[in-house]
Amino acid sequence: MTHVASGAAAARAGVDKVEIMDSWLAPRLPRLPGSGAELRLHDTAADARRLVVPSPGEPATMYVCGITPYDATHLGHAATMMAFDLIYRVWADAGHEVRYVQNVTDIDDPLLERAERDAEDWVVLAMRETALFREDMEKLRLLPPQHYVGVVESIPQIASQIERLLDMGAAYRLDDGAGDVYFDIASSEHFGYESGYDRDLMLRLSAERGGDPERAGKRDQLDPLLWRGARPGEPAWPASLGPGRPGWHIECAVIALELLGDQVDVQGGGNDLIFPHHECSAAHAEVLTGARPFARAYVHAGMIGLRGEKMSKSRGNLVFVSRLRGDQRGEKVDPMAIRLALLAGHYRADREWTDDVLKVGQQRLALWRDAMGLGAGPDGAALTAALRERLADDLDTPGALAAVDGWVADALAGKGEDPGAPRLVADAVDALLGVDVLL
Ligand code: 5CA
Ligand code: ZN
Repeated sequence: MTHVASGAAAARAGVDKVEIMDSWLAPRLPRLPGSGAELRLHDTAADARRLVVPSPGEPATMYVCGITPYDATHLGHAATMMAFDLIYRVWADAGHEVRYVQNVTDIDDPLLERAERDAEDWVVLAMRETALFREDMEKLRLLPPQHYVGVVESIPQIASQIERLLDMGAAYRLDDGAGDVYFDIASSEHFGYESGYDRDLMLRLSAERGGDPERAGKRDQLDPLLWRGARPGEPAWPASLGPGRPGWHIECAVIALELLGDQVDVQGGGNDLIFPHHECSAAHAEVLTGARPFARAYVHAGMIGLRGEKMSKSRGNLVFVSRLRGDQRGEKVDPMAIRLALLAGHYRADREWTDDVLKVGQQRLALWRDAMGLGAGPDGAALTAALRERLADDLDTPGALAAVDGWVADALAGKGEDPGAPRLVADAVDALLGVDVLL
């Protein structure tokens, strides 16, 4: 089944619909008494914390860079997605409607390379891993985006926006006959503002993260690819640009513009996307629309590491959510314990996954369940206020967990006689942290 959405940008581009793949089932989201605090988030572009509140009368909007589906879902993906899930929860608790879009990079070099290595059809590989990701998100109780969008289904829109960039003189063709089109970073006066990185660092990261600074014939070494002309043996789509497939950054820029408008409140992903991905997406979007900044806050989650190195598909040092929650050594890990384990660190911190981190999550979940199953406890409203206050402060989950730990310890020590408190605290923990202790 697919949903159909239309957008002003789609209409402008002469395309009347965007096909959207299925998201996943939404968990229960309890409404809490009163209303939550407005959210402050660290914005990478400003390198400062700022209030991130939607324009009056408008929904809060968020675009999050999703998986490249060839090895899903490792704990790094889960941790990053969870940070944006908390933003959604804090906004909803503050009374805002939220519009959330996430993409799937279902065509890309690493996906094709993996399919080739395993002698598998890349479409089958992408569909299988995307299905697994959805199931993991559901089990971890992440709120689903309203639009979960594949790149493959968005190619006509992406191609037509690349044509607009060519028409505007912001893009150019390389004249070596390959049919490749590049973005001219000089067409954006502000290129570099999102990361704030110096040119040497940009050049190094561009080479490491899918760019091609050494390619001959480009106007600037940092110019990113917009359209890769068809190559023998590679998938390609027909377009008036010539057959080919899109470059990475333009995909996310166009999907976001189509479904969320010219500007978004939050553009998100892990901090490995600060440059070149989010810098280039912002530059593409801003040149296409003339609206600046593309995102009011660029929000980046830290990297989850294993044995001292970033957990990554290319390194292969992965812990999969599906394996943890499945039968492992005869033991199924409760997804809520995985959730608590990941929330114990601050979302912006690069941090290690260890057996101990998981054990602490499991112990915490057991204690919370005991306390929230009691007939009475200390003041639940005070705890709800403390949770709201901690999360609104750049998603201070260590502080939020400590506040709940304090309430739990008191409740288990028989302090507090409020019979409604355990239920209220369970609802607050569910609504704000996504942890269902009653499961
Ligand atoms: N498809 C692109 C984004 S358009 C991509 O980066 N895919 S990914 O599969 O490599 O990563 C998916 C999301 O998880 C991204 O937001 C990425 O920044 C984040 N991520 C990847 N590895 C880690 C990690 N070790 N720790 C935390 N987040 C991670
Ligand atoms: Zn992206």
